[in-house]
Amino acid sequence: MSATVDLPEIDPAAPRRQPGAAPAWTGPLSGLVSAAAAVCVGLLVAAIMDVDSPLNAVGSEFIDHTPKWLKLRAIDWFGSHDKDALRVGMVITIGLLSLVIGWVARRRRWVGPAAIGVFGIVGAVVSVGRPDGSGSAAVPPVLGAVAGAALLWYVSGVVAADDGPRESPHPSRAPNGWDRRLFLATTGSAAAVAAVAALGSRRLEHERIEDLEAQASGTLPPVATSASPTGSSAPSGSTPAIAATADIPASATVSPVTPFITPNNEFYLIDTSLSVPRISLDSWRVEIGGMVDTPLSLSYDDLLERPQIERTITIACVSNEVGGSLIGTATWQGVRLDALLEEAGVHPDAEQVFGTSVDGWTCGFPVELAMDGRDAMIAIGMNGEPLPLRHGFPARVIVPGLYGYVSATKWLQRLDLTTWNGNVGYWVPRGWAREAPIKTQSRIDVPRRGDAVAPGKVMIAGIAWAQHRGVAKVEVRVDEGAWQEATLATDVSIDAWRQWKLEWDATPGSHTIQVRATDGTGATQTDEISRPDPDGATGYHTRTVDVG
Ligand SMILES: Nc1nc2c(c(=O)[nH]1)N[C@H]1C(S)=C(S)[C@@H](COP(=O)(O)O)O[C@H]1N2
Ligand SMILES: [Mo]
Repeated sequence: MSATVDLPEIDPAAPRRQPGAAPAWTGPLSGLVSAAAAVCVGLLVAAIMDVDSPLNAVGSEFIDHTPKWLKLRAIDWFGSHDKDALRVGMVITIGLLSLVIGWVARRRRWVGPAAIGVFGIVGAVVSVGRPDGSGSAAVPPVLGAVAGAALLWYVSGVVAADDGPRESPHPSRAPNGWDRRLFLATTGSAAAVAAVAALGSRRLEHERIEDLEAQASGTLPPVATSASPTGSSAPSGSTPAIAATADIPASATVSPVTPFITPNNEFYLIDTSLSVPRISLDSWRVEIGGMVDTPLSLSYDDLLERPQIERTITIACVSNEVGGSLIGTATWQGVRLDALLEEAGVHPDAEQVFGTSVDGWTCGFPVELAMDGRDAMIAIGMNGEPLPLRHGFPARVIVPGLYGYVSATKWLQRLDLTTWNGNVGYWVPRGWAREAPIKTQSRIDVPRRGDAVAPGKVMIAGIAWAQHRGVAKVEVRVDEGAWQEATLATDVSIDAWRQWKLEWDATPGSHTIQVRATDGTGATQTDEISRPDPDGATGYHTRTVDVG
């Protein structure tokens, strides 16, 4: 079976108002095919050169300039799929623009190449200017634009309106002034070339990721089993901040839907990076510098050779709405940050530990929090495996008690000891607080939204967290009645979430369930409702269930 293309039929008897003129749709179609050719050639050249593609560079630039309300909206709507949404948005935008450009170019031929040229220049300027960009990053957008512009120039010549039969030595080919066959053959082959280029670039990107996966498939060094002194600053009476994967008792889990340890492939993902940064383990190093006596430069092997710790820590995103899912618990393995900083010798006037990632993202947190005995680390392992690529391979920072955007640099490249004025983290000028300890919070996981709940005994269960202070109490109330104390699951660490449950005698009708947690210092989470910005959402998680 062969595919058929539905083309307008030529009725030889019909009168022609403008003999020889190409139909209007040829303009937008030319624009679309030329833009596709430009973009796909750009993708392929970038993949061959092993640099970030112009599309990614422009997308990243867009991310960097996204206003706060739009960023929150995007996370709210798309969660960890915000990058896919951005890609789809870019493709639709480029597609629509190209239709308009093609439309105009049918009458004004120069407009097509000029417009594509402008996009090429913008792409080149943006690509070169990215934090991980270089001069060679201009080559893909420029070559792509040249290909697209040349194609559009040529094709608009083919479709150029012509008021009469052209003098032609081949009357059978172009009797009516525009050459339909030539047009279809040209745009058709250009579309095919674009598709092949796109597939080729995908194949190369796939190989790049596979190569990284292979680099990340090594085995982690063993962790000393003796518990190291930790949690010295923790409120007295709470569980010390120590837990390895094997240590997690079954009694830590009481929620039927939330595993205590979040599997790596279900762990939330938040970052500004459109693709996994280009890293070669052989040349990768993490530098510890700035206001220190002896700067350190550590290779991956250097990190593997240092004493390892393994700690179960819950990390959370400041953008997490009350009741949201941008939170997860993993057993992280790595090298203590305080040990590294002591070795480097931090100057007394240093205020901030400032992380920079391979792709130029930055964040910072107070030096004291790296040195106060909490289990801050440069992590290389997550739940018994080397860090997954998207979670920051080869190494990232984990600091118990701080939101990710001020502490958890993935794809770590440097840590600088600096002052607050010396460096400003990525999110701070974008309207987020400079210092951001995780707020005490709690979440109802069952009954789930939309669950059919029968009258009688119903289990309400969920999680609560107050990293580095610990969860001391969780209370639940129904229909704004009296607060009832929930049963707490076994505490694993003051740095990890704690599960809770409460049996409820449900009566028919609609009911509102609310939860609140009290931390290890005796402070109960606030009922005041506030948005995630600038330093974390507050308010009680509230769920309405229909019993009947
Ligand atoms: N390089 C880099 N590291 C980053 C980010 C980023 O955008 N780039 N985002 C931070 C934020 S906001 C959070 S919440 C955590 C999320 O870590 P995860 O994706 O492993 O869950 O990573 C942090 N580390
Ligand atoms: Mo975050």
